[in-house]
Amino acid sequence: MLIKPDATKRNLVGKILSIVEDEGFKIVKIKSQKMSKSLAKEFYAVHRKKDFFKDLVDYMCSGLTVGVILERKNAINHLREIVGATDPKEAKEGTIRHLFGETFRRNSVHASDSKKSFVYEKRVFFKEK
Ligand code: FUP
Repeated sequence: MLIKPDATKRNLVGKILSIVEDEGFKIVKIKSQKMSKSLAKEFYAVHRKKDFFKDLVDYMCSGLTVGVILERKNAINHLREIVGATDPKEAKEGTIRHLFGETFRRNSVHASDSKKSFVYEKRVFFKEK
């Protein structure tokens, strides 16, 4: 999971981690950093051809992001369930994006959508400079 700049700016890191822990996840690794443009581009490389790519990268570099490696049974599916839909307006009540998301882009958190993307995203975000 990645806690995005809109949430770190509003000091929501503790609240978000508390929700995740209450759902049975163990925090096995955590790192806070302001992403560089090149790191954000690499992280969201799947979207590099999309028209929203530049705005997405600018936003991801606009403040601190907190990357969290989480462990639990059925972790990927369960995390996406408690994170909710991309658009906070469409996210189910009680989900993290419903509770904290501001807009479609400023939606507070990212959750890996597959084992493959988790492995890629972990490698990018946690690499040492
Ligand atoms: P999700 O898996 O829910 O994080 O959503 P996507 O991978 O589809 O999109 C990644 C991020 O790009 C979203 F969190 C929001 C952002 N985005 C835009 O800013 N504009 C768009 O038109 C689509 C996505």
